[in-house]
Amino acid sequence: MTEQNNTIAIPKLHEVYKDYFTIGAAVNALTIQRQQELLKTHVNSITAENDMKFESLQQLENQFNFEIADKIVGFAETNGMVVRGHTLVWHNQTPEWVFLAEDGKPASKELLLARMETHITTVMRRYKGRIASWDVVNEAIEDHGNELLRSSKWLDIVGPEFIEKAFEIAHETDPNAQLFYNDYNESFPEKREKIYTLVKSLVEKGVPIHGVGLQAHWNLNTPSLDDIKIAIERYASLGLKLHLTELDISVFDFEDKRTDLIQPTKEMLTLQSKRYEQVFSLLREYKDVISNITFWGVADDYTWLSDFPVKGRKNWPFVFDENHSPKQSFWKITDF
Ligand code: HAH
Repeated sequence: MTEQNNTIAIPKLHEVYKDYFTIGAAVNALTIQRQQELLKTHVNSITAENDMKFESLQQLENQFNFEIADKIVGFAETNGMVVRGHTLVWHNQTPEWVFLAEDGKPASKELLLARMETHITTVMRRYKGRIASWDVVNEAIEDHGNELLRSSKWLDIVGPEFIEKAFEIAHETDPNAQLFYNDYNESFPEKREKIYTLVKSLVEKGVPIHGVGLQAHWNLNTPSLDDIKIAIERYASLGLKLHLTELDISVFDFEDKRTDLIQPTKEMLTLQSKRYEQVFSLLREYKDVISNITFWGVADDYTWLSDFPVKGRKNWPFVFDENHSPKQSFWKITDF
């Protein structure tokens, strides 16, 4: 650390990690304004948090609206950042009309596949050559129990092949894009094995898939470092690239529903910094298989976790605080 004009020089995250991975953040129309200095300084990869989801781009059939998505891609290009596209096929944030025929009955398989094709080709063509990687299918795996695939309208109407169809259309549309399957709870053994099974079957069938996105919505205690390590090795054994697509470290365990805090406790911040230190030290060991680490936000003034899983409860999951200053966590991941 050096002193320059009485200010402490803060290392730039993406420079610190230039020999390891690109460093990303999820953004929206507001945060590319309010957090622009932080973003421009520290990240070289951008994901739209919501603005490339189906409901954002095609709220009504064949009426595409790319206004905000274009802004976000423009922001990235102006600032020399790559873009991760998120996401083409998902059971959430997808409008009802997609799954309905004109008579209000469920869409036929043919109709739904035609709509999938229109959506993927229209979106990917617009950003061809400008979006390096796409989360083609998001969260298709069932969390618990014996079912492999999550029950969804995609599955009900098209059958399990909706997944490979999505990858095939995506690959045909932009053969240079890196195509990812993305999911959460990816490091817990039960879900890990299911994701592995799905992705392995895609690879074996020759489906054009290039990577696995580990969402990495983690907290102070789980998943364990061992489980993270095993998950990385398991997915990497399929010969695919890995991205951590949505990293945040909640200060609350998932089951902890307390709502009394208006600031994180000192203990939480210390535990969080140790956790970030251990997590990044592990991730650095896997730089040959992990090529991007994207935070699902950038600073504690805005996070989806302030509405999930407890509505309206503030959370502080990042390495920059609400005033955009580096937290202990930041120093732990930059000083190694
Ligand atoms: C993610 N789901 C989505 O991929 C992303 O698009 C959204 O903005 C936020 C989180 C995560 C998720 C979870 O961790 C637990 C249950 C459901 C969904």
